[in-house]
Amino acid sequence: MIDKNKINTKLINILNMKEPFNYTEIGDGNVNYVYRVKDVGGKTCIIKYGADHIRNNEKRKLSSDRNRIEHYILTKQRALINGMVPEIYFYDETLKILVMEDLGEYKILWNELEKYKIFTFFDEQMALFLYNTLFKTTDLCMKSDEKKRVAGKLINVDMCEISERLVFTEPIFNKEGLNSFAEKNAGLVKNKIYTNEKVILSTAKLKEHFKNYSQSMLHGDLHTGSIFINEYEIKVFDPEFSFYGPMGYDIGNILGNLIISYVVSAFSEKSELSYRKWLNTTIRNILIKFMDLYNKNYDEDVIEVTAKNEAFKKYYLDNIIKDSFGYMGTEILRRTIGMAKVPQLKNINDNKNKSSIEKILIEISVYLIENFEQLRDIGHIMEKLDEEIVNVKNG
Ligand code: SR1
Ligand code: MG
Repeated sequence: MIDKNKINTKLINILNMKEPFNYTEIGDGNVNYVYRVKDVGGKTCIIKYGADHIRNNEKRKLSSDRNRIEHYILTKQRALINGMVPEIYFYDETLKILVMEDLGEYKILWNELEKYKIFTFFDEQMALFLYNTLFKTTDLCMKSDEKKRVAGKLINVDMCEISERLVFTEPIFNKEGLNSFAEKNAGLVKNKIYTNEKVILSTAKLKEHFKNYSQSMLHGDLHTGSIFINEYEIKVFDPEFSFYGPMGYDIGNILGNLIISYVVSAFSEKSELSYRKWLNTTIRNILIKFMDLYNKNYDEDVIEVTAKNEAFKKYYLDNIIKDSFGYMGTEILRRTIGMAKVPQLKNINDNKNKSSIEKILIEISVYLIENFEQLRDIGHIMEKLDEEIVNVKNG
């Protein structure tokens, strides 16, 4: 358990905080314990305690190395994109804690999307975050030896095992029997996923690529619950699944999660047309703006001499986009039928709407997984998604 006495001494010595302290557990994730600590004068910080087991389950062991990794990547990301990640005050390996700034004034994006709130600056900031944290950590922009050293520090055995299993294996094979979906969709899941040779092959390709393509320093779990937001900026947090992998994984994760919110909103009477239009445009724009940043900055940012030509520049971007569509598909699918569902889906009470939303998400994820190697255009995907929504609504 968390050792409050020892932590209190650190808070006094390092952060100049004053006793008595008040600890409130604020985390609701599956993995860690997260506390807001307030001192006698009202000064606060956040403590993330990464025990050597999963939260509330001492039998499910999990290496505390994830704390070190999270500390490491946040420090690196801060250097790349100052201000878009929380400030880390200190990390203590023995106490298994990461102590960081309290972003209490910010809201978590997935809660705000459940309230159908619009954030006009989000696309631009997200694209900037992706470009700076992903493209700038590739071999094209970093010296080869430095990149390998950073990648070596991000070998994240336990957390990658979770992603490999929950994102790629379980949704398709259901070996642990933890997939769940509306009874009405059982035939669809059987035909389009469990027995679909194309989906099985594509998922195997995407999993193999995830495990072996050390392209960029990934956040590793970039869903809308990993993003704090206020009226004018975002802060991306919780990168404990970080490792060096294909950048399309992060891009596909955020776009896939936004697509889930988009489909949910299409079935909600509380969401306004202006919100749905904003979200549709935002999903497109994140990728378009990322590509714009890539095209505008490539020549200046790339140091790898063999990559400094138009043909390679296009080839490399094409592969990023393909990967993004593939991982968008695996993320939508695993969040829809797999065990780690997102609240947007879990919280739907109307069974008819729930099965319709699931059906659309399954259809679009299968389309993305089956065709990711040919897909290039986010506009086409959003049009296909809108068609699917109309078809399902019209019965
Ligand atoms: C046991 S952890 C389940 C999921 O939650 C995290 O946010 C990751 O997405 C992981 O796959
Ligand atoms: Mg998390």
